[in-house]
Amino acid sequence: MLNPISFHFVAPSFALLSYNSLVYPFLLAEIRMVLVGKTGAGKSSLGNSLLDKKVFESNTFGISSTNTCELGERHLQDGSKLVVVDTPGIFDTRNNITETSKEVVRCIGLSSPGPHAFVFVLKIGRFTQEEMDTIQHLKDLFGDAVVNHVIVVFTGKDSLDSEGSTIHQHIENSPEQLISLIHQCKGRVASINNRAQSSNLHVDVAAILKLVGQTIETNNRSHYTEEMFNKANEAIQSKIRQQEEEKMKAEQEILRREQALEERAREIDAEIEKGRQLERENELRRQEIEQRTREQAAHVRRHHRRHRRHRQQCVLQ
Ligand SMILES: Nc1nc2c(ncn2[C@@H]2O[C@H](COP(=O)(O)OP(=O)(O)OP(=O)(O)O)[C@@H](O)[C@H]2O)c(=O)[nH]1
Ligand SMILES: [Mg+2]
Repeated sequence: MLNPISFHFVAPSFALLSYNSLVYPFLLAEIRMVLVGKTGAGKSSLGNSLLDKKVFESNTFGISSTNTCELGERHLQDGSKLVVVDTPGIFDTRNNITETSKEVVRCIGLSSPGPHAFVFVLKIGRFTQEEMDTIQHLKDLFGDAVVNHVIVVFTGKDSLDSEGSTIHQHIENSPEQLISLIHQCKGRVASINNRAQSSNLHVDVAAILKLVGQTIETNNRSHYTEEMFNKANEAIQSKIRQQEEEKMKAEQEILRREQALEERAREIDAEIEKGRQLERENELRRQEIEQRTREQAAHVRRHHRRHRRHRQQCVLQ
């Protein structure tokens, strides 16, 4: 059982803080964020909200709109450059893992020398098996160490508002995998309505930027590195190799069983043929015995007739 989650939710006074700054007493020349999540989670919309302009294409018809990783940037009030990398639904588990890895390498390249924060984007609503798989996929691709840089952001906050529900209630009713991820990333959760009017939008953006600042501080200003990715990549490559070996072994086993079945089928056919041959031989033998019996009976009858005639001749003489 997991401990109750402590959230880094923003206090009401935070509304006074600027969406234009990390509000942390440090200055980094560049702050890099990568937005990851399932297709349609709201990554591109969130990217636009963070950048305060429409940089990324967002879809409205439920069709996947981002096909490759893209980059957008703006300057924050404190002078740092905010770099946001939008990704396609690379965590869409329907996609082939090798293709996914290639695109991930590109997104790591765009955020070079490495992102300070991975924003794991989820849409408020039913948390499906696909989303659960996405969490594992995130760890598989970037390694377990990625959680140190993860911020969970729920889009579609407006649907909660219209239901009169809160993000706390939504999380409390979420499956254990998600609660566990939130624990691992030290309760760094935020929610946003990307369709809100700019003043409300800025409050949500400010909350997310504050979490980015906390992430950077917690990691002593270090970012996720290429070495971490290479390590995770080696692990995933070995996992892929292992899966391929297991698949090959399974295919060989199926082939071996098919061959054994074919062999057994041939043996059964041969046994049936042998049985039929025996039946034919038995039939021939039976016919021979019948023939011989008929011939012997005929011989005995001829012999009796001859003997009777001989006795009648003797009586007549
Ligand atoms: N109501 C509401 N709709 C949102 C919100 N955020 C995103 N959307 C909508 O959700 C849909 C998908 O958003 P996108 O930003 O394109 O999602 P994505 O994750 O980039 O999708 P892919 O590029 O296909 O992976 C769009 O119709 C957005 O307008 C939100 O906070 N509230
Ligand atoms: Mg997109």
